[in-house]
Amino acid sequence: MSQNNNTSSPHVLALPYPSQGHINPMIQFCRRLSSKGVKVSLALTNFISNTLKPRSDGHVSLVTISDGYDEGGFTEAGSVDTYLDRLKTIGSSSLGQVIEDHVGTSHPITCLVYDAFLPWALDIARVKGVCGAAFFTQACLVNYVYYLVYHKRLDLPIVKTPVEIRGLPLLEMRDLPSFVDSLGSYPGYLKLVLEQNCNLDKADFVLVNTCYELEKEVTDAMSKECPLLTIGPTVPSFYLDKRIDFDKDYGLNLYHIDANHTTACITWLNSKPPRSVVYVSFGSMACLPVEQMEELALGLKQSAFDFLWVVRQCEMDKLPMGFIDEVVNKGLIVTWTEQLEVLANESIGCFFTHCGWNSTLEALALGVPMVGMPQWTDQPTDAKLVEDVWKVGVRVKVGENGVVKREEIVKCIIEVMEGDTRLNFAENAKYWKDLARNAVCEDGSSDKNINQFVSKISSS
Ligand code: UDP
Ligand code: 7WV
Repeated sequence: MSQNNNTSSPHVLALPYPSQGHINPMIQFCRRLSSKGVKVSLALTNFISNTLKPRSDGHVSLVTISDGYDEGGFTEAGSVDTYLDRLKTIGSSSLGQVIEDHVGTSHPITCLVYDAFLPWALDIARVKGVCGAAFFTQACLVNYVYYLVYHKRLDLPIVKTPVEIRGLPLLEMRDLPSFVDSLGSYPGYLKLVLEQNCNLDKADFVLVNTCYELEKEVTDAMSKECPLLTIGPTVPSFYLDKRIDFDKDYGLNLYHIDANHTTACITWLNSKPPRSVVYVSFGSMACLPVEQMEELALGLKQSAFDFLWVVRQCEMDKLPMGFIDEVVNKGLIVTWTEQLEVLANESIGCFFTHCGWNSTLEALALGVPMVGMPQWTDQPTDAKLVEDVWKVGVRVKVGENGVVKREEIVKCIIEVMEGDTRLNFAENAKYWKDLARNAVCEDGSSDKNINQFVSKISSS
C-alpha cells in the first residue's frame, strides 16, 4: 500500500490501454470514483489527446502520457509487437514522470488504477510508492481462462477441451478466447493477455468490469487467487442508477461522430415501430473478410426486419456495389453512432453484435436480446455467456469455410425477433438487466465493492 502521502486525500491516476473498448470502461470507473469524492486524473496518450482534443468533463482531470507513437498511435507502429514494446518502455518512463510531476503539489498521486494489459505499470507504482490496482476490462471468465493458462493449469499450445469450470457449461474450443485456440495467429496479443497475470499477486487490488450476479461462479473461483473486486457494469450512470447526473455517455469517441447523423439516426429509429429494428455493430476493431461482409449484407437485406448497421469507414468498400441504395428505407448504414442511445431506443428489437465485452454489458444493462457473431479475442467466450449462461440470445453457426451464411443470419435474427423464442429471450433480458442495474445502485454488489475500494485507498 502507499508508503507516503499518509496525510493527503486520495488521488487516483487512471491508465487505460489506448483503445475504445478499454478507455470507455475506465472513464466510467473514474466518474464513479469522482462521484464518491475521490480526486481522479485520466491519462490519455499524446496521440489521442492531440487528435481528439478532449475536454475534461469538469469532474475527471485529464493528463497525457506517451505510448512512443505521438504522431500516429497504433497505426504508426506497423506491428503489434513493436507497438506493445514501445508502449512498455516509453509508457513506463512517461507514467513515472506524470506521477513525479504531482509530488509536492497539493494533490500527489496516491493510487494508480492501470489496465491489466499494462502490468508494467504496477512496477512504476511500486517505485513511486503509490498503491496499484489492476483494472480488467474483459469478462471474469475470460480473465480466469488466461489465469489458468498462464499458471499452466490449462496447457498450450492446444488446450484440452472441453474445459470444465465449476458451475459453468463445458467450454469447447469455439467458446475459448481466440488467442488460446487459434494456434498462434496473434502471438503478440496472446502474450499480452497472458502477461496480465505476471504480477497479479502483487497488486493491491484487482478490479473487474463485471458484476457478481452475472459471473458468480467464476468470480468466486478467481477471488481465491487474488484480491478481486467486481465493480461493473461500467455503463454510464444515466442508463443504470442515474445517481451521477453528468454521466450520460462515454464522452470520448475515437471515431468521428457527426451530430447531424446522430440526430438523423434517432429520428429514423423513432419512425419505426417498437422492437422492429435490428442494430448491427462489430465494435471498434473487428475487420470482417469481404465474403463475410457480403453474406451479412445479403442476410440483412433478405431478412424481414429493418436494420441500423455501423460500418466503420475503413470497412465501407467491402459492402456489395450499390448496397446502400438498394436497401434505402429498410436499412440505415452509419460509420459510427451513439451506441447507448441506439440500444435504449424502443424501436430496437435485437443487437446483432460481435460480443465485445462493453457491447455485451451495454445490451444486458439495457435489456436488449442479442445475436452473437464473435470474431476474435474474448468475443467467443462472451457469446457463450450470452447464449448458454444468461440465455439472452443466440450465437450464429459458422459455415465450413469459416463464413456465416446469409440463411443462418436470417434464421438467428428471426429466432430473437419473433414468436415464443423472442418472448423467452426478452424475459431473460429483463431479468439480467435488473440484476446488472441493481449491482451499481446503492448497496448493490458493485457499489459496495467500489465503496470498499474508496475507503481503503482513503485510509492508507
Ligand atoms: N461504440 C460506439 N459506437 C459505435 C460502435 C461502438 O459508441 O458505433 C462503443 C460501444 O458502445 C462500446 C465500444 O464502442 O462501448 C466498443 O467496445 P466493445 O468492447 O464492445 O468492442 P471493441 O471495440 O473493443 O471490439
Ligand atoms: C485492443 C488491443 C488488443 C486487444 C484488445 C483490445 C482486446 O481484445 O481487448 Br487483445
